[in-house]
Amino acid sequence: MADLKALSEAIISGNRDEALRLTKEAADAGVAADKILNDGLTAGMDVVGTKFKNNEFYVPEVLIAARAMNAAMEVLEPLLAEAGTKMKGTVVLGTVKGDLHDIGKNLVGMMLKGGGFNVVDMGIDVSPEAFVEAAKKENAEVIALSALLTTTMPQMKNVVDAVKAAGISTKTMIGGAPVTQEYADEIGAEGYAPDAASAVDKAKELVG
Ligand code: B12
Repeated sequence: MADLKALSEAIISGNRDEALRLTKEAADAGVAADKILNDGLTAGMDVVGTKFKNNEFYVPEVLIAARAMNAAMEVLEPLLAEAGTKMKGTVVLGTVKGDLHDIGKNLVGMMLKGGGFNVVDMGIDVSPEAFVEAAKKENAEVIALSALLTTTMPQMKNVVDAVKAAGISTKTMIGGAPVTQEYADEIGAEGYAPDAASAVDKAKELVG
C-alpha cells in the first residue's frame, strides 16, 4: 500500500533509503508519478523550506533532505518523462562570472527541483553569454542568478542586459547574501528572494 505521507516524512527527516523504498513501492503500486512527486516529494520539501525559513532547519538538514529527494527523483524522473508530466517550468541557474560560491545556489536548485521545476544548473563562474545561450536552448522561463561577493553583483546586471539585448522573454531572478530587493529593482531583474524556499515561491510567481 503506497504511503505518500510516510514518503514526505522520509524526505523531511532526510531518510534516503526510506524515501527510495517508498517511492519504488508507490510506483510499483501504480500510483501516478506526478502524484508521487506532488504529494510525496514536493510536500516534504515544502515543509523543509518552511522550517528553513523559520530557522528550525539549517543548511545541513536541508542538504540531507535534498539528498533523499534526489535519490527518489532518480526513480521518478524516467516515469515522469514517460507519462509526459509537465514540469512547472525550466530554470537556468548559476553563479555569476567571477564568483565561485555555490552552496546557496545548490540549495536553491534543490528546492526548485523539489518544487517541480526543471533545473538546468550551469555551475559557477558563468558568463552572461552562457546564461543567455542556455536560456535560448532550454526555452527557459527563468534565469536564476547567485552572487556572494559585492564585486560580482554587477555581473547580475550584465546578465539582465544581455537577456534584454537578446530579445528573449526569459525572466531573471537574483539572490545571494549581499543581494537585496532594492538591487533587483535597480538592475531591472524581475525577481529576488532572500532564501532557497522563497526562491521557489518567486519562481512560481514568475512563470505565472
Ligand atoms: C563558504 C564560503 C567560501 C567558500 C565557497 C565554497 C563554495 N563551494 O561555495 C570559498 C572558500 C571558496 C570562498 C572563497 C572566497 N570568499 Co567566501 N565565503 C564563504 C562563506 C563562509 C559562506 C557562504 C555560504 O555558502 N553561505 C551559506 C549559503 C546557504 O548561504 P547563501 O549563499 O547566502 O545562500 C542563501 C541565500 O543567499 C539565497 N540564495 C543564494 N543564491 C541565490 C540565488 C537565487 C536566484 C535566489 C533567489 C536566492 C539565492 O538562498 C540560499 C539559501 O537560503 C561566506 C560568509 C558567510 N557567512 O556568508 C564567505 C564570503 C561570501 N566570502 C567572501 C570572500 C571575500 C571570499 C574570497 C574573495 C576570499 C579570498 N580572499 O579569496 C573568495 C572568493 C572566491 C570567488 N572568486 O568566489 C566574503 C564576501 C565579502 C563581500 N561582501 O563581498 C564573505 C561574506 C566572507 C566575509 N565575511 O568576508 N568563500
